[in-house]
Amino acid sequence: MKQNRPAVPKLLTALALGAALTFVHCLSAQPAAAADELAPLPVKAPAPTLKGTPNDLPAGPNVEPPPEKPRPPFMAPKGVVNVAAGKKVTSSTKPFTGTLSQVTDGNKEPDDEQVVETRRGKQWVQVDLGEPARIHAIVIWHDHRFLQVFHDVIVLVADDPDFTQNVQTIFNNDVDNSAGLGIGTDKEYFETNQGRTFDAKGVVSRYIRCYTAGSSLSAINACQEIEVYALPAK
Ligand SMILES: [Ca+2]
Ligand SMILES: [Ca+2]
Repeated sequence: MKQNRPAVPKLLTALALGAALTFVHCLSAQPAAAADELAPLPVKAPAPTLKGTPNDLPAGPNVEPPPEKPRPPFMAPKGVVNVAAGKKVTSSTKPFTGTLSQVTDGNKEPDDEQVVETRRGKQWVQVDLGEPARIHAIVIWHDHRFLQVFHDVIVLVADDPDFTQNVQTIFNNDVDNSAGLGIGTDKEYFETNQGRTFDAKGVVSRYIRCYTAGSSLSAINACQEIEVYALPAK
């Protein structure tokens, strides 16, 4: 006797087959591209500070808790290098501790002589890459001798040293716009030996400017190192 198989199981079989094929397609299409093109950012962290943890750490909805372990590596296109190394640094006000060349000298150890300090209020330090580059990550160590939070951290890139041409905001945690550069939506964070990596998403630019307005420990501003991981612009 000829059997009439119900239509529903046939449909289910077709759906299952389709799903399986889609799954196999995803398996074969996805991993190759990601694994070939990205690699952990080749950043070297300095030693952690030996100065201990201050009392009364800042907290609140706009402050990330202090990290308990190193953050996962930032994945960037293979071949990026720190194009800020040894490049010219300028600032809004002359440092009273250290020299501006120390911001790109590669030394970011938590020692007193490795910190470039500028006076209180909103101040900036700026790196000129010398030519435009395709920037994938900017890593900044402000002052990790102490576990502290810097205020109004704003990272901008631009085509000109006066920041009038093609200005783009990479990071801004000035939530009350006290710096007057627009309301930021990023969170404040603690300085550690890991520094802070900002995703620049491949923007092509030449100048990097970093604002701060004091910290949870002091009204003065302090920067140790700025690294800019990039590929050639063309
Ligand atoms: Ca330095
Ligand atoms: Ca503010």
